[in-house]
Amino acid sequence: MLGLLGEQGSDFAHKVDYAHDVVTIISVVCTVLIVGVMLYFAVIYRQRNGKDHETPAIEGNNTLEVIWTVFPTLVCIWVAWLGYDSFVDLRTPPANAMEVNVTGRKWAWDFQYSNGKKTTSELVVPVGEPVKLIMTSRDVLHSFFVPVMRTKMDVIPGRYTQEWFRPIKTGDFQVFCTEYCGNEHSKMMARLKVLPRAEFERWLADDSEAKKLAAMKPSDMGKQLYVAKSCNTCHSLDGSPKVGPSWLKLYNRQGTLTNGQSYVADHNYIKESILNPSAKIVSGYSAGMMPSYDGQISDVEIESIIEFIKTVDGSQKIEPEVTLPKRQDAGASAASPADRGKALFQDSANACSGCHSIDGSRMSGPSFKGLWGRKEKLADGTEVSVDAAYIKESIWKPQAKVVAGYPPIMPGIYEGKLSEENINDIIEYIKTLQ
Ligand code: HEC
Ligand code: HEC
Ligand SMILES: [Cu+2]
Repeated sequence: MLGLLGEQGSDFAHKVDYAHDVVTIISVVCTVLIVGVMLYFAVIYRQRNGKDHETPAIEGNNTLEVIWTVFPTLVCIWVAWLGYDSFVDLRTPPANAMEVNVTGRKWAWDFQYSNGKKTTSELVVPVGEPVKLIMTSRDVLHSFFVPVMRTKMDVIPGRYTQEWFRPIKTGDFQVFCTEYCGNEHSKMMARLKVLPRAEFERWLADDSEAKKLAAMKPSDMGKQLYVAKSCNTCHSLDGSPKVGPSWLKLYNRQGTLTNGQSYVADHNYIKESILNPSAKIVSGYSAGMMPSYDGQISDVEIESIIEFIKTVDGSQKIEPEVTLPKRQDAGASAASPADRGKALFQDSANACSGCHSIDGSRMSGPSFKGLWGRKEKLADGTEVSVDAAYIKESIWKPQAKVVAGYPPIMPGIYEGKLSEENINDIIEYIKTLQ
């Protein structure tokens, strides 16, 4: 009726919408009536000439009382029935439903079909047939929400929950995580693709992707993961300094840890560095700079990354396939200084976005949201107000003024790498983040 909830994609969507419309209309009508009568009385019985109105003593009216008791009771029962009826539908998957396993993790959705086919961030289903999702989480609470299907359900670590729907139209629809689950929660989305039956069968049977991956040399797969898992934001392949140590000649390298112990970068050490980076900190770096990949990377993926690291032995120059536009191009073509600043901020070569959020959430470094003009407390107890000079100094000489409550881990690699002009663009971008 009112269409407040948008497109309807499942066969029970109209029931949910109907219940929603009924409750909305009743609420609006009651609000208008009650507030209207209240205002009317307030006006006609207002104090006039300093005299109060005498209220007549009213004894009561049985007919009226029966009406205003029975009628709302019936309305409440009707609304409860509407809710119960669609709730039962929503929670009772048909026995013949196609099952898909769903795993939530920070911050993506993985899907697995009964024939073993796996996808990430893409759920493909046939139109007209019931689909039952059997869901669990690898880390924290998530919630799987498909607005167009009018269904959502919490996804809980150590437990299976389920939801189901029967799509009534083909197309691409949005899936959200609707339970706040950390920094990148807002990016935890997936695409629901509803296909005609035959097309779905073809898609399901098509294992060329999996074959390609399985047939790929582990080191080639590792090279792809180097970019896909954004290790490249912090680790170079050519020995140049970035946020973390370069991977050049890393395999079996001897090094020193912050606690003075020496280590050899063998299989176990590299695996531990990925899953639990703070267990052993390379001298010259600090804990908290590298995020843990525990739960976000499989054993097979770790093995292929190690195979790739072995190939970075300096015998040949390795160019990772970075699909993002180059920094200069991205910067030059952007229209305004703030746009260029944004491109610099997002550029994986600078890694600012690896430590600074723009939404106010705390990462390794302070958020850029509201930074411009803020009064900042420093570790030495003094206060500065954030202006262009302070931001420039923070980027070129990060250790000069350290924000209270943060470790001094911002790398001092930007002087010479980011020009005065680059810095001004970044400042313009920061100004937009109020
Ligand atoms: C936000 C920056 C960042 C990202 C992203 C990152 N790392 Fe790191 N990494 C670091 C820092 C800083 C260190 C050194 C401090 C430490 O040992 O924890 C490090 C250390 C390491 C080491 C030990 C290196 C040595 O010289 O002993 C390995 C191995 C490693 N990272 C692998 C990875 C892999 C694999 C990925 C991607 C899946 C990755 N890192 C993503 C910052 C990062
Ligand atoms: C390895 C993590 C890391 C990276 C990468 C990083 N920063 Fe930082 N940054 C920090 C930390 C931690 C602080 C707070 C401690 C300090 O002041 O040194 C900080 C502080 C700042 C401040 C001062 C913030 C305030 O609240 O006063 C600015 C501005 C800043 N960084 C800009 C940048 C820019 C621009 C980049 C990219 C070119 C960048 N940072 C890259 C970790 C990082
Ligand atoms: Cu989530």
